[in-house]
Amino acid sequence: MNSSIKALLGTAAVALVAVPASAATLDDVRDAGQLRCGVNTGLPGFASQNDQGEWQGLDVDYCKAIAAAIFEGDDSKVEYTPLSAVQRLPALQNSEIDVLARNTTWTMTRDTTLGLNFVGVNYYDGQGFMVREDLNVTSALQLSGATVCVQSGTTTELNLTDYFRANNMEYNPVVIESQSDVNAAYEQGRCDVLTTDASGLYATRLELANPDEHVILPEVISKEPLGPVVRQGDEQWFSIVKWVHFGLLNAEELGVTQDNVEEMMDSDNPSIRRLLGVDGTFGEDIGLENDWMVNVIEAVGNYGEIFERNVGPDTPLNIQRGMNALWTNGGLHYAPPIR
Ligand SMILES: N[C@@H](CCC(=O)N[C@@H](CS)C(=O)NCC(=O)O)C(=O)O
Repeated sequence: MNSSIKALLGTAAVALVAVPASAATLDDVRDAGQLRCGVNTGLPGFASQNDQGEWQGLDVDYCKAIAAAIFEGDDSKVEYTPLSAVQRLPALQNSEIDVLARNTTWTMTRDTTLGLNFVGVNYYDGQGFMVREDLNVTSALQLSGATVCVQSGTTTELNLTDYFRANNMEYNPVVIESQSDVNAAYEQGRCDVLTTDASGLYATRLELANPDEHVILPEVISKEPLGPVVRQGDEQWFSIVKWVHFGLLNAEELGVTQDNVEEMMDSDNPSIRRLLGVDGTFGEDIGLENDWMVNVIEAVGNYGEIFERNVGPDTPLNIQRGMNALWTNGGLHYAPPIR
């Protein structure tokens, strides 16, 4: 190999390894004084604005939790960027946001080929179908020949194709980019069926003129593990967002709540002491304060509290824990330990 080619390759190699080192998202967020969080344009229970224009929802609470971990408990230091399905991944790739918390399904392609990393699953979901009750349909297998409204840029669109093909059924897709246009098309009768994640069906049904006139069919046709996403190439940032998520789950498992977190700091339980930074340097090891999880739990509570407040049985969405219970209660949420 001649020396000028070697020199060129050497430079290229340096340039490649230099990329992750320069991606100091935590420093950028601290310098900006706020976390830029990508959220849904409006999905009740997950991310929507109330009458005062304040953002709320399960995904929004993840934005707040990360901000509280960084800004010593101040969960107001978030700039929310509402993003459609098509816009969300490019916005993260182009560094318009620091983290995406927007009912986004973890798939292999999204995780491996787009320069992105999923930090975990904050809501286990699956795709379903909604129809008008007066169609008298009781199973998705009766939908051959139906017109189906679906949003573009989603796993929903892909699963729909797979499901109808696998069951030898025909359908006419009405593919629309904006969710509000999808809902309007369904409401106006331009399609017989609306399909999306089950959580999205519950949320959408609430917003229809007469929710009782619509039924959600029993079939769940896919796995939709939804979770926060960051860019690849910044290990520290990946760790922070991932461990805020695991911290929220561990807090629920250990019985640490928004109300009792202060007194729990006097607990003798070693796992609680490590979670709350009384013992160890787990926060400092990822670039935060050791009481990072005290700040998080004071701001938003533990995972179970976030779930109950936003989507649980006492909310209009009325969703049971089901798969979203902790593993200790027969669900799928299982966080690695803090030690
Ligand atoms: N989880 C699926 C679907 C996510 C999705 O975008 N769902 C729609 C229907 S509930 C939505 O949130 N739309 C709101 C919007 O685009 O603003 C995915 O990651 O592709």
